[in-house]
Amino acid sequence: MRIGIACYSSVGGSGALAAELGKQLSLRGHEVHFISDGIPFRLGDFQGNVFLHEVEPPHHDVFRYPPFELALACKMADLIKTHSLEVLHAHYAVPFAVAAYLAKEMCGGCPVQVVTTLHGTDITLLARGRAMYDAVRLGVEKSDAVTAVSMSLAEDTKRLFGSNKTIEIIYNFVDTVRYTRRDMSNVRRHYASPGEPILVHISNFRSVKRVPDVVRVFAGVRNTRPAKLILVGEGPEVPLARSLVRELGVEQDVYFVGTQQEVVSILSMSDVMLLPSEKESFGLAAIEAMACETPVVATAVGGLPEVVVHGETGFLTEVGDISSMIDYVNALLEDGALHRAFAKHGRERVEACFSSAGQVLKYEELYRTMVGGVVSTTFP
Ligand code: GMT
Repeated sequence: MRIGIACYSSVGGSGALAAELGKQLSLRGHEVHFISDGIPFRLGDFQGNVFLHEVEPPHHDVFRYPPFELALACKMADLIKTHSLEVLHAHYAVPFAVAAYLAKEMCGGCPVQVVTTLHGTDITLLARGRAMYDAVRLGVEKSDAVTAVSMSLAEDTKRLFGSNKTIEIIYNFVDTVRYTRRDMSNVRRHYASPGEPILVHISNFRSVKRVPDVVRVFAGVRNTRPAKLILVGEGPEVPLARSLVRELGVEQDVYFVGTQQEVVSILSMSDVMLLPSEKESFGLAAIEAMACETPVVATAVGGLPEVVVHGETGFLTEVGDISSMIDYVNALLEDGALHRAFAKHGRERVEACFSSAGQVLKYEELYRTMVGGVVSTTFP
């Protein structure tokens, strides 16, 4: 099939997922055209049958703001025509699904099928805040098929729009061949003493991630034992996290390593992942950790209970319940057998429910049903 994938290039789970999906589809013989504002996060090295089309909004004196969304729609329309795209997969309703609808209109009744995947922020923040409600709803309603990354998000969407639209749940995934625990002892010793546990948090440091809770949980654990914390990512709350680290006197034990393209190495040196988010439609970082046999202590919000099984692959608490999180981390660090069991179950759960091998087939099947009949592949 000839597939367009429209996504944000910036750091985040939706871009990472879209990039991985495109790469896996190309390996399965499809021709994949990324449409984005830059090189999608984690797209990685050159791969045959993958094309990147960057959207450059026009700058002109008459425009107070460069019209990105219109440039995006024009780029999509151009690609639909020049590459005869059969499927256009929008990752986020706004702006991608709305632009895809516009592009289809521009092409005047062309048969391209628009698939929209909801990743969360469009529904849980943008549409709920009302300012973008109508735009998100239009994107959802006008898509030929809609998927959501968790049941929780699908239910939120239906509740919000009172819509009967079918929303298929296709969970996020990781490549379980690449995402596997490696021996990192040579690197680990630069971060922690032998036997000293490492906690890890990966996010874009937006306020919904509650990074101050990560630091507080770590400081609580650190009160009872030597330990280290690795913070991966950049974002608006980094300065707040840095000042809290200083205030709580744990500067010597916390590493801010910034955004990383590759997290398997860091997860492989880590003992517990902390994900105390206020909202999380899925929690891609949680499955990355579980794939690398790192148990997760998270909050029971959004899609996280569909990902982390409480008492089996990690622990779930209420938002802001720092003391329970500290107790759960300590329980995992004190009981080697418990930690090993959680690590094993986490890995098994990812293999069973969140592996690229299984999930990519679901997207492919959806495309196939929509396009109907014979499917063309262009790469042996
Ligand atoms: O979490 C973020 O701030 C980034 C956001 C994104 O756009 O990449 O993540 C959302 O999509 C991910 C991929 O489906 C999900 O794993 C995240 O849970 C979701 N974030 C939120 O719901 C806050």
